[in-house]
Amino acid sequence: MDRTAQLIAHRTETSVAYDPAVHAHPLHVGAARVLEQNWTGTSTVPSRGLYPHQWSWDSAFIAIGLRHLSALRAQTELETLLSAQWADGRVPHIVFNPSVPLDAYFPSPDFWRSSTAGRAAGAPRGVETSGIVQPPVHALAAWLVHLADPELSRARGFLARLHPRLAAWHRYLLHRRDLGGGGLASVVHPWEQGMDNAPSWDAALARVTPAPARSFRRADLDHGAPEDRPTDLDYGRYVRLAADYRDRGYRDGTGGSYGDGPSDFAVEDPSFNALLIASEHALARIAHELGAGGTARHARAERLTAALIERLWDPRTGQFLCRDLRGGGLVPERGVSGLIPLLLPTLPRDTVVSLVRTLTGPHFGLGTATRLAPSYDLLGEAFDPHRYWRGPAWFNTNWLLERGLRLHGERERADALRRALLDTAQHSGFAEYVDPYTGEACGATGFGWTAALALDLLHTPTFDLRDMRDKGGDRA
Ligand code: 9WN
Repeated sequence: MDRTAQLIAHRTETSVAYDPAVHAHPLHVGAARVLEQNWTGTSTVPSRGLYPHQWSWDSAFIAIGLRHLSALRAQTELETLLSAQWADGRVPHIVFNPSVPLDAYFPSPDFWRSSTAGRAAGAPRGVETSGIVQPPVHALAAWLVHLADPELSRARGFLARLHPRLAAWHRYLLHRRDLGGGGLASVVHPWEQGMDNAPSWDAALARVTPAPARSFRRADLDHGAPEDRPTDLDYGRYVRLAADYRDRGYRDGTGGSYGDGPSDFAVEDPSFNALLIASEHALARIAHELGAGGTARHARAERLTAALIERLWDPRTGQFLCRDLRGGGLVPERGVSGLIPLLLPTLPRDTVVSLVRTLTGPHFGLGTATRLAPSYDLLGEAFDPHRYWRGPAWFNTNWLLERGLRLHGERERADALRRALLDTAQHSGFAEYVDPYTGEACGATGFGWTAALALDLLHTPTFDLRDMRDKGGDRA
């Protein structure tokens, strides 16, 4: 058996080094069980019932936690997702499992028809996917997965294989999706940004003619309470936007060179772009590790941070806002998306101070009114503590805020948020999302990224994103 095969066999059997203080912790045991139950052999489903396929940003968050159980599985998770990448560079938001019945999730593969409708845009032939994207957390995840076991990563050529795919992915977003011409990437569907029914989309969505309710059947209501989910009217609009994009052959652009007319929905979102920038920094480290430079990428990430401030910062609310490219500019709704740029290392100090003030002030109430940061303004007209992205607290956004607070030296606040996340994850049965005041579980339980990110927080209590160096085998 050669060295790589030996390493893989060893890692498959024993996973990562055993540390009784964390590995015997009930949270570790519970989270590991969820990730085991949701594992399909090559990737992890977000939820066995509600989301029975592979989702793009879920997989990135899941890999970040999975690396504490098995670096090999975490690598496989990302490799499976990226093997469904389109030739134009896009990473699809869903990779469908062919053994799951069509009616288990809507919209199903026969709606997206990627291998036929997406042929000109380079959709793969051998696997069915959706045709839209999700936030680019993947390079960040790949780097963190590498750090968990650099020896295995190097032996398997993990980063060397992923690097060209990640670079193409970022190229797609920064070129094909710069619909506003200001350097930032735009989303063309609320599902792309990941916070599907956030009030920030309401005005832009109101311009979209909904598909008739009788033209599709929602599968989500078989698993979730209707009052926790988006409405039928929201769904009609999601369906219309996705069908129009599909019928344009999933081509991007503003009309000019493609001659297809612009998308009805085009928004520059702070969280989507902040994750792209954080991933650019990670891609710089990956390039450096591979001896392929990296300095230019760090510089680009800094330029993107400046563009984010220039285009989306709102001094009046003390946070970033969405820019509606087809409507009236900045959208006056305070969503948690506008706080996620706290994750960025080169944010000016006064911007950091404002963001922390907003996060802990009356609109998000962290550490005073709420246990975890809500997805939307507590004082906003549309606030609802139970309905999906219109108020409940989600674990991925709070994990990003925890990492951001720690990065900028807000240690006590980060520690308090970490404790609240661990406690709520465990007591809610690893819920998909929770009431931000009480921690009451909403949506699915046994949710993939909730388990994974709780594991990550348990294993890396003081991890600082500034310090993402490979310490030669240190478990970051
Ligand atoms: C549509 C899988 C996904 C998450 C999204 C979340 C939800 C899907 C849905 O579930 O979206 O992509 O059917 O509601 O909003 O962030 O990636 O967990």
